[in-house]
Amino acid sequence: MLMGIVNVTPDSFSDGGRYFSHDAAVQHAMELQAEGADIVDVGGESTRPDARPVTEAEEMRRVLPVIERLAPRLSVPISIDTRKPAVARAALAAGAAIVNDVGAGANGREMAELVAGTRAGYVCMHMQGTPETMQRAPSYEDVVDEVRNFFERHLRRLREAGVRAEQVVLDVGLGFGKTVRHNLELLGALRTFGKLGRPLLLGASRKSFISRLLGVSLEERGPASLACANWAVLQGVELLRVHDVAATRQAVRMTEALRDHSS
Ligand code: HH2
Repeated sequence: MLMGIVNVTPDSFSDGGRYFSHDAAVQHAMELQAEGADIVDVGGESTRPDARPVTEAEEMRRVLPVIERLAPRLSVPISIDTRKPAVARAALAAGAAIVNDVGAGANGREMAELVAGTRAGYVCMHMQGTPETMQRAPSYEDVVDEVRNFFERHLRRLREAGVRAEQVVLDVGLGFGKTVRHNLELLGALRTFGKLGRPLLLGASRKSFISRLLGVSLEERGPASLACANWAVLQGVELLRVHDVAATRQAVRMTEALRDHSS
């Protein structure tokens, strides 16, 4: 499944400002659905390294009108990309069906209780630190072990709060407190995370580790993003969070056809 990205922000790393007006965001979401998105992910706070945090009120002002207008028009579900339980709560009331919790672990019981009470879908994403600090000195003894332990701990906490396993999807959080090597190690261990029994989501689209690894500019990250998508599919990842829905859809469908006919 493809989760298409709608950043209602002035400062997202790859498309900041393009969909900052509510009209542009709504139109972009409709286009992503037409291109084949299975979920539309609406976010009002950039989580790129060093991004300026936005207040709850400002984040809601950005995303709620967009979700309210999209909910009756889209046939696919809307996810709310946020770290804040209050924003998630308001977004669900406005018509979102999934919480894409990019601050999983840092926002305590409130998010878990919200998800338990509303029966919303829930993306549990790993991040070391906060966007303000996360890329200063990411450090792990063993990144795969630590992210797996985080998922196990968080799945336990979610269960204790009354969240059903079927509501939860796991995401290693590429670029969120990770060096290029950490990202590559996590990509190499996707099958390990698949053994935790929940579907995996991956967000590699246009991420900066591509430039650091390959020496290409932001505008040139498309082909490597598709390579990551194809790799992820072959490792059993079920959801991909992407900017370029049409291109990813074509690449992934080809990869699936090849996989399904391999001897
Ligand atoms: N990455 C970003 C934002 N949200 N959510 C999940 N589940 N997984 C990710 O990898 C992920 C995410 C960062 O990308 P983007 O939204 O394009 O940029 P920004 O945070 O600058 O708005």
